[in-house]
Amino acid sequence: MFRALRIAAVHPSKIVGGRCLATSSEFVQESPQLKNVFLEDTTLTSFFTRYVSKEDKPDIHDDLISFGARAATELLPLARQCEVEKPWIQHFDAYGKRVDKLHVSPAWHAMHNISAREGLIAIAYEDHGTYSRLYQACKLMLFASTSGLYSCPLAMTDGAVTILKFGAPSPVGDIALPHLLSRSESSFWTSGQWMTEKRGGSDVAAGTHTVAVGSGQLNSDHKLTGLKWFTSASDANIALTLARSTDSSGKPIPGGRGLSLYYVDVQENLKNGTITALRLKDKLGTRQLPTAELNLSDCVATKLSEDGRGIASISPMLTITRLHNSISSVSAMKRMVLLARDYSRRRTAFGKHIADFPLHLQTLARMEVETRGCTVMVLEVARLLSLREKGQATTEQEALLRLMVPLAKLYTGKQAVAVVSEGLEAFGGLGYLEDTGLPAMLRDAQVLSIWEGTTNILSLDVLRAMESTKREAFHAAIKFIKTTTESTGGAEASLGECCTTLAARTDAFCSAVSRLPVDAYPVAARDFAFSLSRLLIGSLLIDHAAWSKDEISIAAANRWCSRSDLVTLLSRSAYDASSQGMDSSLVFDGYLA
Ligand code: UCC
Repeated sequence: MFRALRIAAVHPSKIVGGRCLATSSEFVQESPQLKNVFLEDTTLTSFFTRYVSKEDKPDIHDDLISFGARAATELLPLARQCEVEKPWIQHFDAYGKRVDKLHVSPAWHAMHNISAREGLIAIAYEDHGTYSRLYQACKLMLFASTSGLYSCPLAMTDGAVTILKFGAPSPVGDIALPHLLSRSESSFWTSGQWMTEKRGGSDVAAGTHTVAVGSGQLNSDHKLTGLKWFTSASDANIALTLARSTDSSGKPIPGGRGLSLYYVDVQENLKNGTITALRLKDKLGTRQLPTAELNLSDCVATKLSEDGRGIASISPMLTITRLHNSISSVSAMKRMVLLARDYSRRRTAFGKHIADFPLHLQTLARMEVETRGCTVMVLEVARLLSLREKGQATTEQEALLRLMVPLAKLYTGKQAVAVVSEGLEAFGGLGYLEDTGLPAMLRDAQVLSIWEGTTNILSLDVLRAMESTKREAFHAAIKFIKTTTESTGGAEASLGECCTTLAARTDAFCSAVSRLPVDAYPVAARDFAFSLSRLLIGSLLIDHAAWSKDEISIAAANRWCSRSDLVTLLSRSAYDASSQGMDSSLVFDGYLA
C-alpha cells in the first residue's frame, strides 16, 4: 500500500514496470483511422460495379459511399458503446414480481434504428434490379464489423423473412412481414432463430426436446414447453423455432420426423410469463449481444410446417444466416486489414515506419490476399442468391449456390479468426489492450466458426449438398474453375501461370476425389471442403482480375494460386481405417490414462 503510494507520487505516465521511462507526450502512439470503408475497398467497389454500374444505379452507389463514410465515423463509437454497456437481465422488480426485463445499451437501440432506416433487411426484397441481394451484402459488409453485433439479429431477421415470404402462406407472416421489412424505426421488428437446446447444438433432430401440444393443424396455435439453451438477440419481437409433436398416446415422436417449425411472438409470451429468461450467457465474445436461456412453458406458437418437416422448413433460414455469417467474417477481416495498414504508416520502430519493413509488409499483404479471396467468394454467393431470388439462376447456378453457402461459411469463419488474430499482432502490445477495441474483434470473430454450424458440421453439409444435387453442384464448381482457367489462361499473359497452376491443382484434386471410397467421405469432408474453397476462390480471383485488368487484382490472383495449401485433400490412405486408427491412438493413447 505504502509502496504503491510512494510510486504514485511520481507522474503515472513515467512508470512502466516500476521504472521511469518516458514522459507522457513521448509515449503517445497515433491511433489508426478508418476513412470510407466502401471507397477505400477496391475489391468491394470493383466487384460491385461489375454487376451494378454507376451509370445504371447512381443512387445505389451514392448510398454505399455515404454509408461507407458513416460506418467509419458515426457507427464505430456506437459499436464500442454496445461492447462497453453490456446487456443484462433484471429478473425481479423491487416488490418481488418476476419481470425478466432485458436492459440493453442505448447504442443497441441506435443500431436497431440505423438498421431500419438504412434498409439493411428491406434492400434485399425491394426492387433494385437483378442484384438487390448483392447490394444488401455489400452494405452489410460495411456495417457488420461496426454494428456492435446488431448484425446477428439482422441475420436471423433476414432468415425469417425468407421463410415467411417464400414458404407456405400464413396469417402470422402477413402480420410480421411488413414489420420485418420496414424502413421505419418504430415499426421495424427483428426475429430470433431458436434451434439450440441443451442436447441439440449440431444434432438438432435428436437433441430437440421442446414439445408442442395442439391440434397439429397448420397455422393454428400450439403450446410449446421446453428450454431453449442459446437464444441470440433475445430482445427480438418474434422467433422461429422447432418443437416436437406427440403421438396419439402423448409420447414425443423421436428424431427429425417429430419436429415441426413454429412462429413465436416473443414479447407477448414474455409479457404473459409463458417465456421466462433464466439467464444471459457469459460468453467469450459477442458480449454486446443478449444471448439468453429461455424457458418455454405453454408458450403460444403458430405451426408453420407440416409434421416432421421442421428441419427441412427451417433450412432456407440457415442459408440466409450462413451467408450473413460469411459477410460478417469478411467484414471483420476487412476492418482489421484497414486498421493494420493505416497503423503501419503511423507507428515507427527502429527509426522508421513499420510499413517500411519488408517482413511486416509481407504479413499485411498475406492478410490482404486472404481477405480479397474471402470477399470475392462471399460476393459471388450473394450474386448467385440474387439471381435465384429473381428467378434468373440456371440449374447449374442453383446447384453451385447450394454448395457455396456452406463452403463460404466454413472457410471465411476460420479465416476471420486467423486474419483478425494476425492483425492484433500487427499492433504489438496495443493489440492486447482492451481499450483499443482490438481484443473484442478477436473474441467476436471466434464465434463465426461456431454458430450457424461448426466447421465440421458445415463440411458435412457440403457432402449433403453434393448428394442432394446428385453431384451437379460439384460438377458445376469444377466446370467453373476449368472454364475460367482455360478462357483466361490463353488471353491474359499476366494470369497465364496462375491459370496453369490452378488447372493442374484442380486436376489433382479431382483425381484424389475419384480415388476416395464413398465411406471415406465423412472423414475427408473437411479437407475436401477447404480444398474446394481455395480452388473456387482462385478461379474467382482470376475471373475478377481478368475482368478488371488492374495490377493489384492480378497480383492477388497470382499470389493466391501460388500458395502451397491449395489442395489439402490427400491420397485415400489418409482417410482409411488404419489412418483413423492412428488418429485414435494419437488422441487417446499418447498420454497415460
Ligand atoms: O440458432 C442459432 C442462431 C445463432 C445466431 C445467428 C447468427 C447468424 C450470423 C450472424 C452473423 C454476425 S445458431 C444454431 C444454428 N444451428 C445450426 O446451424 C444447426 C447445425 N446442424 C446442422 O446444420 C445439421 O446439419 C442439421 C440440423 C441441419 C441437419 O440435421 P439432420 O437431421 O442430419 O438433417 P437431414 O436429415 O440431413 O436433413 C433434413 C432435411 C432434408 O430435407 P428433405 O427431408 O426434404 O430431404 C435436407 O435436405 O433438411 C434439409 N437440409 C437442408 N436443406 C438440411 N440441411 C440443409 C441445408 N443446409 N440447406 C438446405
